[in-house]
Amino acid sequence: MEKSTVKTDQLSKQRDLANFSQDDAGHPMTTDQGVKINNDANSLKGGSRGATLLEDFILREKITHFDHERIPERIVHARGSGAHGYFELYEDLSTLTRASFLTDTSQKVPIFVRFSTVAGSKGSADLARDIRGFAVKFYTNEGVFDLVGNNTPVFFIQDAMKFPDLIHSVKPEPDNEIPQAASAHDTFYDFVSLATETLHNHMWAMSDRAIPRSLRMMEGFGIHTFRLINDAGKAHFVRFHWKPELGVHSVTWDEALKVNGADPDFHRRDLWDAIESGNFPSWELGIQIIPEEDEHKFDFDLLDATKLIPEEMVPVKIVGKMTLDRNPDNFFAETEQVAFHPGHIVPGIDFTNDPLLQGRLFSYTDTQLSRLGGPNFHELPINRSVAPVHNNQRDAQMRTTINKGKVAYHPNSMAGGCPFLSKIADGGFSSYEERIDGNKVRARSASFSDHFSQPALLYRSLSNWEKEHLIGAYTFELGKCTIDPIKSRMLYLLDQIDHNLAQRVAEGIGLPVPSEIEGPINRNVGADEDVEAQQPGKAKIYLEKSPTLSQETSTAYPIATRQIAVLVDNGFDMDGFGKMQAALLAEKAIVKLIAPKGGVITCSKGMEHKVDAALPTTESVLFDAVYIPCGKESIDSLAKQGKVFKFINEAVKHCKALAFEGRAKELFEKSAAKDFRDDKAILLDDEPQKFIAAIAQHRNWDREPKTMHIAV
Ligand code: HDD
Repeated sequence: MEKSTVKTDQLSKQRDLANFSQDDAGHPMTTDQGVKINNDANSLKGGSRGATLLEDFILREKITHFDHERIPERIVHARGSGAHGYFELYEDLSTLTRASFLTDTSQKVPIFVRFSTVAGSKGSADLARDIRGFAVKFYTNEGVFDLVGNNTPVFFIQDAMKFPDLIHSVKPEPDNEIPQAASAHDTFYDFVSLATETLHNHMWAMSDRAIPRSLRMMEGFGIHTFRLINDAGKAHFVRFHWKPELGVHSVTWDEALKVNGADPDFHRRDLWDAIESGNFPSWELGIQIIPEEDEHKFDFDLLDATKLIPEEMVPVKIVGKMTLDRNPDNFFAETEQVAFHPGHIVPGIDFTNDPLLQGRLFSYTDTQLSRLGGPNFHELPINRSVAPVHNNQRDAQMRTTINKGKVAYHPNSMAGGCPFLSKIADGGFSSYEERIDGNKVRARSASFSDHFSQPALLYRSLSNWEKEHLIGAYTFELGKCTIDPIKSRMLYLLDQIDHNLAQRVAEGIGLPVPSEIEGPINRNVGADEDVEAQQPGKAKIYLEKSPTLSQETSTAYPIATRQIAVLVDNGFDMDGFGKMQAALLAEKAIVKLIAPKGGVITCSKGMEHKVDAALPTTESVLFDAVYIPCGKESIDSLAKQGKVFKFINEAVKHCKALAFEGRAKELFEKSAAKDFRDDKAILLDDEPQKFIAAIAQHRNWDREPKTMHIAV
């Protein structure tokens, strides 16, 4: 018997889904029972102006189905966007693991990814300040493996016991259901300021990572320490990373607030459009490997999900690549019904005793029971394994498999012992044999009690502009809180991380940084536990900086799919525009003509051009860069539009690249751009290549401190 009888290819899951997909083209409309429908416009009545009859089975069926269309939204991560793709392995990792998808480079493993925000409802806006979920389902030839991670390398809490408390504190307050998709409120800060283990991931949530430019431009992390186990049964600890090909980029907070109004589906649309246009986003999979013998060599506990392992201490080895190349056919059937679970693992991977992970292993099946209605959620097309499924599980709501025969037990003789068990050598799963020696206790290890060192490391590792954004975020969030003792407690805690940070936030919210607070700093301690042992202690420095934690990079990224707004009206200069457009399109940027009105405009060469968006229907914040070609008539018209100056001024304030050509200088002179003549990303009559280089830098953050006076 071979280890695995099937190999996956890129289309394995697509072929499986095709069995359940339906296209209505060329088919008559029918009832759910297959009866052809003749009239779908009117209900059956006693006379054309009379009451509707109960016997109208067509009406009843249609309305009943509609009445039950909704299922409970996810308790967390309700707002999400999904995509199909595949995973390719660069090298055989059999020295580390026996998992087929990590050892056999000849396979392409189908995957489905769902990105999400955490706190908001299903219909909330995409650019909420929030952690992003980054969940990947691998349909491997040995069963489903789910890597259910986030876009930050750590989590808020250390023990699953506190998950309901964390979520209750951040979700809208229960009396009035306010605020939606926002952490800036009293209950969240009440909890955070009393449970100091939250401070590290909270700092990530205050950083620019929590307002990504695109789902395609963020890192992913498996967070917990898992185990890889090889054929010899030898285990290594592992942490999983996803590194985006497009780099890690964010918008400013002012933009995020405005994008949420201008296009609440900004991230969902961006992902969809990129895939539709053939610009397939990709991420490399990286692993940090730690030999079991080194478990206690670190200044923190590997089982503590609030701690990251700096890449400078354990490098990330790149082992493969995931590409997203297909949008779902149906949001509900795929993105809504997909059920992830950190407990979906395959032979060669196993858990550790991380108490957060251990609790998750219970929660994810449990939540699907109420969300998807019963224990057969694995049969839904999007959740089905491509490896064959045979066992003695039977029945329950919405069972679709028709299991044949009389036997639903093991051992049996009547079915020849089938389905039979697999030896480990034949691919049978066996749990890692970890030695256990201890008392049963309800306690937290003292090795989890350092809560300040890593947020301090993160803060030290950020560039100046990232620090400024972070200070702005803390100031905004605490500024929205109404209870002074909570704010003071937060200031005290920030002071333990970095004095300057605390001081700046304190100035912003108009309260002093307290030199002490009453009672223990960390109140997340059992009633009979040693409170002192659970206190965070002073921040330690075991690494001065971890540059990989910062988003600052001198590397230029491809400008493919970057959105370029071209402000024009009738008479715009076709020569300049043509040259710029050709250069931008060669880089696969998306060029959009924005004019005062919709419809068609005529350029200097008398050619007609379709307007992509009329000024009143769009906003500067939806674009990465602005280009204004020459043309007297065009510039004269644009100069009369207040919105044009709002458009330019916002782009200047948000540190974007702008290019003005010829008479567009008149707009430059009348806008906020005029104060930035020497700015490397505000160009007057420059070559397209310089504009492209400026866009590739994402933003010119050096400009930011000089833009405070710009009112937008
Ligand atoms: Fe969770 C969903 C990520 C801790 C309980 N979680 C969910 C999703 C992601 C994460 C990405 C959305 C999956 C999807 O798109 O369908 N969760 C994490 C990470 C955690 C974490 C990275 C810590 C490292 N989660 C966590 C804990 C618990 C849960 C400690 C409970 C004890 N999470 C859930 C849940 C959800 C969920 C309630 C809601 C919907 C679902 O599971 O399917 O069970």
